[in-house]
Amino acid sequence: MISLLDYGAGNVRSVINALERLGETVQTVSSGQDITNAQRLVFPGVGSFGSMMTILQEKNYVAALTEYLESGKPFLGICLGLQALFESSEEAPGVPGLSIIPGSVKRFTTELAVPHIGWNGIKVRQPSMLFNGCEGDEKFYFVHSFHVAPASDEHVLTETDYGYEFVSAIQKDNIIATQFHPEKSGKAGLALLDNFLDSTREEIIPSSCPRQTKLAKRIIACLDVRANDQGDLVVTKGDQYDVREKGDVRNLGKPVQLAGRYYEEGADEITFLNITGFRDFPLKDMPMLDVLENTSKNVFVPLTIGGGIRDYTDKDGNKYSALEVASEYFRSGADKVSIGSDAVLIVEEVVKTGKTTGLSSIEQIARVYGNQAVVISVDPRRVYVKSPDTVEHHTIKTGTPGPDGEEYCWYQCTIKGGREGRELDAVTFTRICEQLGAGEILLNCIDKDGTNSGFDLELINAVKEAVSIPVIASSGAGNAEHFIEVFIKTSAEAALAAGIFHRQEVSIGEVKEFLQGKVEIRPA
Ligand code: 1PR
Repeated sequence: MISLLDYGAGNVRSVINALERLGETVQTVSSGQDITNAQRLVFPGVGSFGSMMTILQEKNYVAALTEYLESGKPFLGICLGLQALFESSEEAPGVPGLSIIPGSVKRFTTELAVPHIGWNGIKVRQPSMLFNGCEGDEKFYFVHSFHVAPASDEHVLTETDYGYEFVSAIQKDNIIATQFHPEKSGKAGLALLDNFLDSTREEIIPSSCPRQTKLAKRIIACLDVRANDQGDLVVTKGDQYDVREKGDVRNLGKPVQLAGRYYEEGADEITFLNITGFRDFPLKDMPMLDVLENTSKNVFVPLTIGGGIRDYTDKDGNKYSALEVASEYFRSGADKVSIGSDAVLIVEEVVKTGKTTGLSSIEQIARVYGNQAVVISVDPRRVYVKSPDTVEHHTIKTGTPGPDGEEYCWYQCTIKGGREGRELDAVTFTRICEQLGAGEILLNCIDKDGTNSGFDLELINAVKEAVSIPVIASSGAGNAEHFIEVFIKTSAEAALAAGIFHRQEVSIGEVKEFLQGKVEIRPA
């Protein structure tokens, strides 16, 4: 039996699933007394430092947690569960942490994209049973904008490079805490958790740690999901967003099964898009919650879910906030939510009024769950113009001229799955989404979707120049060379594909094999 501290903010289901997969019975802590009685405690902190500490205070967990940490019993903190051990955080000035380890938590100061999202390596600085059986060159999944800065290096367990070297895990007697997520780090992460569960494992320093760690470019499998005309939930795929073939919704498989296959093939992340979410209210569309719950039992890499995340009033006048919808998704196993149509409407309002309200779905979800939990999925389409002066939008000079020889284009944002074009360009849109608190951009392209003709590099470069958060290039992958091209000719942090994986034209393993040695990746 192992106790798990869930203070109700975010995805702890993945940690529970991972521990259960390793044969443990997990008991969720629901009082200070439960913490005191625990024999082994896992604390997967999620959300933001301020809201975490507030909830811990409100639930009267702080004294019990401090007492537990000082008791000598085994403790594993993950992500914010590491940051909580420090005295303070720049994320929430004035809010005290648990102060078990002297030092503070600082925001990344680097030219690189922040949040630091993805698979990075570790350099182990002291022997630990956590790494028993590890080679040292494994990569683990990180997702954070802040990192711990201990006052001394006495308790530093691992360091990682991202612009500079930062502390990515600590070990102090019975206390081990990692910035990375073992429960989201595939088989390498499960091995670490297994070590934590067995206190008899020998302490080691792995032999093959890199001298400098590198963040891998991520390969993401995307599953567009909707009900077909028979009412079955299927993975579908469009050609430039048209998912019907001879009148029927294309059926490329079952969501949970396909996600399982992609995990085994080495996908770094899996994204589900409920593509009719804009018209069906997701909390009434329980199959998507089931999909997440069942997928997260067997898939130990990050899961993103999108579709229909917005405020909603049902036919009886009951109001639901986007935050409630997102919360339900997080509880069901999602690590990130992606917002599409609603984000466009929010940004239009910001452009119109020149003000932010703090109340939009982007702002609210980012505040409670952290910026890294909010992905913006944008569905732009090219609009060609003869000259940049003819429109007020951000235009680019394009190497693929329009039908009448136009040398310029802008990228028009659309909503409702590409059905409605808006007077907003993707560059302005993504820049404002970042200001509102989005943590990542999923950059689709309707012109390229399903064409197998390669990513729209001009679009990706234009958006990359406008934002400092990570960008996932999407739409158009037709072969493994297209992944090299997007990583060499743009600075996108990740590349996403759907059709080639669903149709088994190229597997994720083959893409990675092809990239090996040319681009930093996490080997499949
Ligand atoms: O607007 O918040 O409800 O979210 C709806 C979500 O559903 C959005 O993220 C939107 O991108 C997505 N969506 C809506 N309609 C479609 C459609 O295809 N008819 N799918 C759709 C978008 C695009 C990609 C696709 C890549 C790669 N799918 O995610 O997976 O283009 O495809 P490829 O590799 O085969 O070229 P809201």
